[in-house]
Amino acid sequence: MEERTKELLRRFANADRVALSRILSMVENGHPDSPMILDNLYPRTGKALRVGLTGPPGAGKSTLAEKLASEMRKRSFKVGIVAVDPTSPFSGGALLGDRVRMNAVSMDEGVFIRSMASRGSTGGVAWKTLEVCEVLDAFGLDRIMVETVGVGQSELEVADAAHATVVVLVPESGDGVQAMKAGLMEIGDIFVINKSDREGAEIARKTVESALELKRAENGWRPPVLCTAALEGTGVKELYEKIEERLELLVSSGSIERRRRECVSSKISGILKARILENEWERAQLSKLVERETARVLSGKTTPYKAVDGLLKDMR
Ligand SMILES: Nc1nc2c(ncn2[C@@H]2O[C@H](COP(=O)(O)OP(=O)(O)OP(=O)(O)O)[C@@H](O)[C@H]2O)c(=O)[nH]1
Ligand SMILES: [Mg+2]
Repeated sequence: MEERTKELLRRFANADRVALSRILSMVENGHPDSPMILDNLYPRTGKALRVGLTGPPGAGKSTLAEKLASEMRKRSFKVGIVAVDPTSPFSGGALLGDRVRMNAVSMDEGVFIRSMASRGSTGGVAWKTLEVCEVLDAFGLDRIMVETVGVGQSELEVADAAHATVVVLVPESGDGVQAMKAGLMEIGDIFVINKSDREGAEIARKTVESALELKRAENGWRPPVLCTAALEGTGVKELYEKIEERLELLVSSGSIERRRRECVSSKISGILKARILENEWERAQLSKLVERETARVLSGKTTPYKAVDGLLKDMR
C-alpha cells in the first residue's frame, strides 16, 4: 500500500471528509490500493442501512433525497446520498461547486453527497455502488440513499441490494404502466407519486395502487403508495416515516440477517471471480481449459454443462 493511502486511511478514521472523498475516488476508479482500502475498512461496516430511490429520469429523486436527508438529520442520523449516473445535477450544488445554489443539506457536515458517473466503467455499476456504500458505511453514516434511474438491469441490481426501495413516479399518465414494464413494481417497497402539485396525482396513485393489488404481501408488508411534492416538501415526513417503518420491520422480522448473509456470500464470490480473472497465470490456464473443452463440445464428446462440471471436479 502506498504511504499516501495509509495517511488517507488515518485521516478517514478521524472523520476527515476530504479523505473520504479521495478514498471514494480511488475505489471508484479501481486504484491498485483499492482492495486493500476496502479490506482495511471492512471491520467498520455493518451499521448503515441503504435506501434505494429509483424511478424515471427527472422524477424528483434527488430533490426527495435532499428533503429526506433533512428528516433523517432531525433524528441525528448521519446521511449519505449516492446518485448513480444522474441525468440532472443535484440542486445541492455540491457536485458542481455551485455555491450560489447550495442549500442547507449540502452545507451540513452530517450529510455527504456523492455522484457516480459509472457508465462504461469496468466491474459493473452495482458492484461499484456497493463498494462506495461500504466506504460510506465505514465512515459512520447511518443511512445511505442510493439514487438510480430505474431502467436498466444494473440499476435494478442496485435497488435489489438496498434495505428498502422507494420507487418514485410522477402524475403524468402512463408512468405507472412504464414502471410495471421496467420491473419497478417488483422491487418497490414504497411507491411515491412525486410532483403531486401537478394535476392527476391522485389518479396516478390509484392506478399504481390497483396494479399493486396483485402483488402478495411479504412479511405482512403491503407496499404503500404515497403522494409527495418534493419541491415544497409536502408529504416528505410521511414518506420518511414509512421508510423507517419498513426498515424496522426488516430488523424485527430477522430478514436483515438473511440479507447480510446473502450480501457477504455474493461479496466473496464476486471478489473471488475478480481475483481469478485478474491473475494472468490463472486466466491463461482458464482460457486453455475453456479452449480444450470447446473442442470437446464441438466434436460432440460433451456439453458445456458437463464440461464445467468436469472442470470443477478436477479443481477439487
Ligand atoms: N413541480 C414539481 N417539480 C419538482 C418536484 N420535485 C422535483 N421537481 C423538479 O423536477 C426536476 C428534476 O428533479 P430532480 O430531483 O433532479 O429529479 P431526479 O429524479 O433526481 O432526476 P435525475 O437524477 O436526472 O434522473 C427539477 O427541476 C426539480 O426542481 C415537485 O414535487 N414538483
Ligand atoms: Mg437526480
